Amino acid sequence: MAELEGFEFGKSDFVLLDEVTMEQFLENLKLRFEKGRIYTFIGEVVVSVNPYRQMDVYGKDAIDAYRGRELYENPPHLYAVADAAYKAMKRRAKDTCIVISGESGAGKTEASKYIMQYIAAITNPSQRAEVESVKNVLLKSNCVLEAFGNAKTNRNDNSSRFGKYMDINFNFNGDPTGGHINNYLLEKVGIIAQLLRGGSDELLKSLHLSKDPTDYTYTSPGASVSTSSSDDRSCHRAVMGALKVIGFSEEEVSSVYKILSTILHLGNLHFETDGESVQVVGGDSVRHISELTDTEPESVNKALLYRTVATGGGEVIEKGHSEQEASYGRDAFAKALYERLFAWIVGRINSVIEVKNYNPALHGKNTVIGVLDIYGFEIFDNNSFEQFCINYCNEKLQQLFIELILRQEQEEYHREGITWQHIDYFNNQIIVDLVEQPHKGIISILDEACLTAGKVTDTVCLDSMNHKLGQHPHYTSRKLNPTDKSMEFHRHFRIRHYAGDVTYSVEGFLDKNKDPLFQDFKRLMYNSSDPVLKEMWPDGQLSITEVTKRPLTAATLFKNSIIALVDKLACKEPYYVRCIKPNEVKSPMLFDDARCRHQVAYLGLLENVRVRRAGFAYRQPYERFLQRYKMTCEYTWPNHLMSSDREAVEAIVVQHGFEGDVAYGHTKLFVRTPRSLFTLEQERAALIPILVLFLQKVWRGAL
Ligand code: AOV
Ligand code: MG
Repeated sequence: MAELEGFEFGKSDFVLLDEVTMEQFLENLKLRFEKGRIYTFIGEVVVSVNPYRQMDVYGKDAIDAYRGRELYENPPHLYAVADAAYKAMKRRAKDTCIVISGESGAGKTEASKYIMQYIAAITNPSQRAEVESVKNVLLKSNCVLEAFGNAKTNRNDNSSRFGKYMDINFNFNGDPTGGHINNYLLEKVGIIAQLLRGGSDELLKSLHLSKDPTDYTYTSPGASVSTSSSDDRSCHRAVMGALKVIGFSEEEVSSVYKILSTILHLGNLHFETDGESVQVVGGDSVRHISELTDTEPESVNKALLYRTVATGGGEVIEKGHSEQEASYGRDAFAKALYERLFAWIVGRINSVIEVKNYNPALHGKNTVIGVLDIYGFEIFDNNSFEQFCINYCNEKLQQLFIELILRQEQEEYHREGITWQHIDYFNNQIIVDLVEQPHKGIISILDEACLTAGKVTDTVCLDSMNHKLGQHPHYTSRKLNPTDKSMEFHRHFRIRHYAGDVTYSVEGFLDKNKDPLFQDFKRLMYNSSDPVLKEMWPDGQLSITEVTKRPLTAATLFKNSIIALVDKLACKEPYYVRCIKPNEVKSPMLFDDARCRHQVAYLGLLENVRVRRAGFAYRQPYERFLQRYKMTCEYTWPNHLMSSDREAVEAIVVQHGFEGDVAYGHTKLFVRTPRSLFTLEQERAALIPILVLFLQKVWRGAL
């Protein structure tokens, strides 16, 4: 709310809306976007609209303006939130976190980078070398993760295919000492052609690759041949440089490239059958794969065509794949290679930035700022397993959000000696339970279906869900709807999420949930002479008779990682950035009402404003309030003669007649409705030009 410019750029805090309606919210968001104001507060939350153009608001001037200031003293900005999180951590030795959410292309990753840059810029003023080197690795890690984890999609040219949570550790001085990265659900399809394309001819030759991504089945669908190769080259150089800074050895980098190439060659393999046996077709691919992975060609061939199984009697036999099983196995192998490569890279970065030799007795309390860049709610025309996982994650985060915001409010009221009032809100625990409850929830039912021997199909699994969950208020079996005659609906179910209804297609749910990777591939990799590759596949040393325990399913692994994430966040003081994508065409001009309306709903922003306004929407320390509004009251301008700032603030409140709208805390004034502040802001805005004129005359000696 602290924009000096008044309201011609819209309201800089949604809490100041006259009424909390979708219409008013959108109108304000649109006005601000069109005026180039991409950030707006909801109290301490920043709502950001992707500008799709370079904004001149991130430079050194801006950093200086926000450094160490209070949230409302400057226009809304990512820096305001970053600074608030940093200040809370430093002043009160609190662990804090910044949660950045929004849909694909909304600007989450860009926001997280600006936040990291801000934190890097305001820390280590004495330029101590070891701190600088930690900062450097933290910043460089972004580049590497993006190179390996991002892909061009139809929604975002540089889309992160994983959620990322990064802890930055600080010492007692507030300087970064290290960090840790966790990643969530890497979508295993995007394979980075660009990295390889940017390589030198020599490198590509050694990997048996061509420069044209359309030569490779795995890269051709999303490949953009038009990208200029100078871009690729400089991207390639940047990544190589970053890998070096982080401390990857030349051998390691070489192994990484070999693994990426292996994946591309795998994609070009096909299988054919003469009715009796299945053969690998694909020119030299098998030979290249064996060379790149440092394994024997016969072993590669065998792993592609056979699987080892233990019979009931404990006998171990080799069973030939069908054509379909072989293709299936190949794709699962390629995905697993990529997934393990990514996990290994993250692990390596973590080992470098891990805080070492930190002795709290010597260095004081170690505190943390966590930065979470994670996919928002997704609703597509066709929603599958991935959307189910992502939306479940958002339910969990929404829950945490409500819980933490309410708790934070409650604590603040308590600190300030103000009576807590009950706030009504929708508690989405019921939806979280629907998904994750042991034995009864959707994930349990899915897992059960995956563990059942024999042919349980997606549809059978859906029947089981319908049967067990049909009565749940947030679950609808599409089949039960008597007006739906179409066969289509026999493969769908619908969840009433907090953000809206989503219909999921169960097709492929079971396959995606199972770990479909044959042990034979794991063993092949474990037996590689490439030490890096071997390190990534420790489970390959188990023989088939030892592999009795079923691996956890994808949904359960994801659930466990999200529960761990929520636990990590729950003990921190949260700050939020909510990102909105203004249109589908990456235009800096277009504000697509319908698309924005959806996102405001899915992000739960109206709910957020309501919670914020339900109690006291605004609070400011007496001194700050006075500084800002003293010009609007004859008793306080230019200075007050009262015994305390609090009394002076009372004088302002009384003069404007909103005594009934405020409460006086120990150090802060609490204001219930934004209207009171609105009046003050308007008056102040009207007075400023007069004051400026007055002061100019004083300076020029005219008065
Ligand atoms: P995302 O992280 O939210 O999507 P990004 O942060 O990658 O989205 O942003 C997408 C693109 O929007 C960027 O590549 C920029 O071109 C542009 N952009 C975003 N924020 C800004 C900004 N503040 N200033 C200028 N341009 C911006 V995904 O990773 O797809 O969920 O999975
Ligand atoms: Mg991203």
